Amino acid sequence: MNEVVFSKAEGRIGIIEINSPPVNALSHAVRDGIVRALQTARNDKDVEAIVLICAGRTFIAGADIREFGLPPKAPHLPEVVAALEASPKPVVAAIHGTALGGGFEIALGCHYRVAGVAAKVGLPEVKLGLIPGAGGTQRLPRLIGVEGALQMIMSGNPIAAKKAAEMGAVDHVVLDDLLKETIDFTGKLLDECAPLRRLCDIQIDPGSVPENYYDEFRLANARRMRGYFAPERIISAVQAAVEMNFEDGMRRERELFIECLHSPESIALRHVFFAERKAGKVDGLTKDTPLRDTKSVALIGTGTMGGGIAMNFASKGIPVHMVDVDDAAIERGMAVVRSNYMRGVKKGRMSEAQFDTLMQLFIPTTNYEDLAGVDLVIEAVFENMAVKKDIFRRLDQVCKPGAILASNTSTLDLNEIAAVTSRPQDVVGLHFFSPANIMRLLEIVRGAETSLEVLATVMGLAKKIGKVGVVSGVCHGFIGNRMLEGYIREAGLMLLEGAKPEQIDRVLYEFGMPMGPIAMGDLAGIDVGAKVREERRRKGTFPADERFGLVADKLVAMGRCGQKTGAGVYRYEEGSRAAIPDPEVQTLIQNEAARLGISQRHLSDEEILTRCIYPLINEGAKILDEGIAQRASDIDIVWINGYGFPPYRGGPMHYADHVGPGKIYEQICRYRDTLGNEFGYWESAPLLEKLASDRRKFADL
Ligand code: 3H9
Repeated sequence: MNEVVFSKAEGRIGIIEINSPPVNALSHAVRDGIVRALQTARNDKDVEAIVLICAGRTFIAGADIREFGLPPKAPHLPEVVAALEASPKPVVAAIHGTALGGGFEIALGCHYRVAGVAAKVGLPEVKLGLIPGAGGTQRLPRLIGVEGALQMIMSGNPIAAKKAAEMGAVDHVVLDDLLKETIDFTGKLLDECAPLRRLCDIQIDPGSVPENYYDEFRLANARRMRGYFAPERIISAVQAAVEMNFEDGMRRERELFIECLHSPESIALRHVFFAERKAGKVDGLTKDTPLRDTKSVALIGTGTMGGGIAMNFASKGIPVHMVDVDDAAIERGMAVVRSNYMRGVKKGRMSEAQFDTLMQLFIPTTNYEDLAGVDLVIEAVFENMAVKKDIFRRLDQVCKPGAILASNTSTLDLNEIAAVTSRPQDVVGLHFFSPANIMRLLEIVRGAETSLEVLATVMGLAKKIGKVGVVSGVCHGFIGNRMLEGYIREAGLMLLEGAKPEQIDRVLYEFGMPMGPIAMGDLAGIDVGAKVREERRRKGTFPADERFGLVADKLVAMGRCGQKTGAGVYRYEEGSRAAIPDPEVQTLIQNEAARLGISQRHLSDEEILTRCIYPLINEGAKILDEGIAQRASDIDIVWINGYGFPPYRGGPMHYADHVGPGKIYEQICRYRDTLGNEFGYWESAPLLEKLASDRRKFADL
């Protein structure tokens, strides 16, 4: 017996209970406890069978990720699983919550599996850049077949108990008292002298796997696998389960697991796992910070953005007032909502009845007075300070005391908006990313006077609607868009210097971005950036650099705004999103370069990559230094979830640590010297310089 694993007996059934909050992860203490408890049950002659169950909110959620990278300590997980499987007395896993990774592998080592109806099982290791390393790749194909196992391991998604039972991964699903019903199930096994079902004894017939199966699987999953290290190793491990005996297969799995464990991709993905959880911890907030109600919401501005935002709440059963200037505007927004939900109906993800119930949650109105009782109002009109201020003045008049007043602004000064109300403590920024019903990021902008209560409430709300909330201080563009500027600027400058759009896009795509900066501009609409530049020029806050945004501005003036107008930097065939390089644009770029006296040259892929990514990192360092972001890992979460930065690179700041802040600092200085620094583009962030001279990393801060 140890402090986290407990044994007792009920009649002839021994019970091993793991109680290691929060998620019963398989720390050394848990592994050691299981082996000892198993031994105790084996030695107890009154015990004929064993039930393995967990206390708290879940069955074992996996290996203890915090122990990865530390010197391994026996008993190792594969040995624990083997000990369960080798038990001469039947062992039955009783699963509630989520049996994940090593947790599910423990269950696979048991001879039978019983699950509560709300339980889920899965092997999510791929999401951490790993393969299952305690026999999952060897036992699961033996239990449910190669196809089901490969799909499950490759997706990493957990499967609900009933589905798992249909697939054969679970033997029995129970509705009520998991322990009691598992004891009954185990008693029956004993009465019926049921055999010990050891998965290691099953040999898969290699002939059962169709010819070319693995190649076809690779092809079908090519997009999902792009840039990731683990998926290819998952295929190899499952192939080993088919082609080798169990012991050799286990050895192969171990080798592949260790390769993954030390890969930069897995280190990055494990960083992302903890970074996401850390982002939820905000200075000044405690578990006791009071929360406000968010039982009703209103959206001001029902365009594509407003509609998308509203869907997040309706999907959680929260009624949403849809407010706009007239019925036609509201109807346009509702049409977007309707067609988005309808897509779900057509794909079978929701029934017609569910669709109707959802649609009833939307309350259209043009009257601000109707918002008197609403808990949270989100303004999502276009980026114009005067319009936003006007709306907040009106909200201040009609909303009840304590209502949260939020703006979806992506660039504007939230403090200026809050200042027009009599309650700046209730004002917060909620910056959703387009499409707002899909993108996971929610930048939560904390104004100078935003109260802790409001902040805590919206952080909780983000989680409730399935977003990852990251807090940002107030500055132009907040964390994400402020960093985007240098990335986009350099791409535009490099066009003038001689790089082809398709080269720039290829380099960033190969780095792992979903698309390159030029293609992204065409998708989002290059007129959007042009408007922001125009506004900033008017205000005198834009660099007096004619080159900055020049190509895009010229194209917008020609009516080429991107995909939506059939042409931007690239050309698009009717109804197609395939970007076609356009010689006309190439001529325009060459002429502009000649006019400005820029002699075009060949740019290496390396230069393109570093000139796009390093300014982004440099700006991130400034953001950190200024306290706009609380920690470097928050910036990583913003860029992964809002801009598609490849998760397997861990986000820009983790990537900076991987390359080395010193190396990045030196390259920025080199660009300062060779490209010139008239506009401060290559001014190194003091924090980056400091890390370089101290030989430290962002993770050390
Ligand atoms: C594996 O098993 C490898 C094996 O195949 C082979 C080995 C040889 N370890 O997410 P939450 C912490 S790889 C350590 O907020 P929820 C988490 O950091 C593993 N800590 O709760 C947080 O801590 P804090 C495969 C862990 O209810 C707290 O628990 N398994 C682990 O929203 C609560 O977490 C996985 O990948 C862990 N494994 O979601 C499953 N898991 O309070 C990973 C959680 O200090 N876990 N913590 O911030 C999850 O997916 C979710 O945590 C879970 C609960 C669904 C379980």
